[in-house]
Amino acid sequence: MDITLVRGDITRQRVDAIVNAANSSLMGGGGVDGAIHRHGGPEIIEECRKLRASRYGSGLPTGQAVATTAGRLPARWVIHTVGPVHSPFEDRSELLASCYRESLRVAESLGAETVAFPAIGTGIFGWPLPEGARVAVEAVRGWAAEASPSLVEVRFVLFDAGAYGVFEAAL
Ligand code: AR6
Repeated sequence: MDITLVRGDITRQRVDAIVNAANSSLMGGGGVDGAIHRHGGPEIIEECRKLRASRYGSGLPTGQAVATTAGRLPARWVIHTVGPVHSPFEDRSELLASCYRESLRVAESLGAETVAFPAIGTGIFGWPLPEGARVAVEAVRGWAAEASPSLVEVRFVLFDAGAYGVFEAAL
């Protein structure tokens, strides 16, 4: 399984599944979440609504992941996960790592071969980029070592040159 880095917009990625840095409401938001719903169209939020009504009445818990269609996006699926809000008082890195692992588990169960991640938690949820990148890289590597996945590529998609450089250093 290759781990690759690209600079760009996650909504443009031609992969089987892209991961959304969502919130537990699954009803959309800013950042990556906003971009995915804006470009993907109403089908995605419709499925999110159904998931809220059926399985996640009180919201998708932090660290878990669930898939929907990708609507009009080039990907086949969007995997929604909820990162922890960064805290200076408490180490929440295990929950952030869980977002990566659970998303990869869902991707595998769908039969995806290629998955693209944004830098979960490093925007509105306040994770410093170096910490977010370290947790991301360790979680994906650790999962690949344990799970012997059929996934072919895990791609980190970084929005700007600064974030790209930080992930490159972490890798
Ligand atoms: N493609 C790739 N990366 C992006 C894109 C994009 N189109 N847009 C932003 N980023 P964030 P979080 C980067 O805030 O911190 C939402 O309101 C961005 O520069 O999207 O997990 C949700 O609903 C940053 O490095 O996610 C939640 O309420 C990274 O993606 C909350 O934000 C993640 O930033 C989740 O916050």
